[in-house]
Amino acid sequence: MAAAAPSTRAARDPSHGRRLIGAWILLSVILTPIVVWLAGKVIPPGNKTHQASEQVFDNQWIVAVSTPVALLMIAFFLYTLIVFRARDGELRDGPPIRGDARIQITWIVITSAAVLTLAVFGTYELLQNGAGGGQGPDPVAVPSGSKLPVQVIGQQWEFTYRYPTYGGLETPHLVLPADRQIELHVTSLDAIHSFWAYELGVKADANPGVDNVAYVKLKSPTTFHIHCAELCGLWHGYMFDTGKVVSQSDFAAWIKQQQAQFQPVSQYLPRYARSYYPDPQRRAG
Ligand SMILES: [Cu+2]
Repeated sequence: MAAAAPSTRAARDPSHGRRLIGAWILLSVILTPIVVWLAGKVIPPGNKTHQASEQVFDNQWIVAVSTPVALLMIAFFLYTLIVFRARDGELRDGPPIRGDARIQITWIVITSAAVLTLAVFGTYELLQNGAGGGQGPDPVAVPSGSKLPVQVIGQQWEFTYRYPTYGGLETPHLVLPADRQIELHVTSLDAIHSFWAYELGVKADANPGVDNVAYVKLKSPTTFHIHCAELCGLWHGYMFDTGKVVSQSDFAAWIKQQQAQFQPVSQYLPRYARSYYPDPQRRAG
């Protein structure tokens, strides 16, 4: 069959692999830095805290590793579409290729190395001050230096905050001092909530009866969004607020003002504790 000859020859031409790999390497070398640079500007959650910056750095690395993988798929797809296209309109099967040990082994080695590298990298990064995640009552990744403890209490349907170093003061809004390391103690009084301070790079589940610790190192004064990130009942969607990072002197003034404002009701508050009654087991009867 004369018509079959050109495409069969094309399929067996050993330079296809080299051409494809060459195009892929060229594309990767050119596009990966551009993609990482462009993505770096928009990758959440931004640079308002050290944890947020670390998350952006991690996501940039993941983008850097995954861009060449995506480019290989695209290059392979385009190359086969263009080069191996049936030009004569004849319906005909391609050669019955059952496998290629070299390609298969190379593919398994490269993808395994990429996944393992990212797993090691991810674990290492997670151990850097906890990366803004809730670590439970006994945190493993504890940052050094002094920390301001702040308790986050979730309840249907708002968050309140207590400052144990300021007499257990409870406030309806979150204000934090700039350039400080904060030790968040996240708990709940009823359902499971999740304290998600997006721009701070912090997300920690609020479980009743549990003290969930998360760390965040603040930078300069700013504002940030707070959302409940766990469907917690009818008004879950209304469980949001705007928090503030203010200068050390503004923070001291705010604490004084809050203490004065909430002084009349403070006697009715339970003493500061890592978690509060009702204990979930006792509530269940
Ligand atoms: Cu909630």
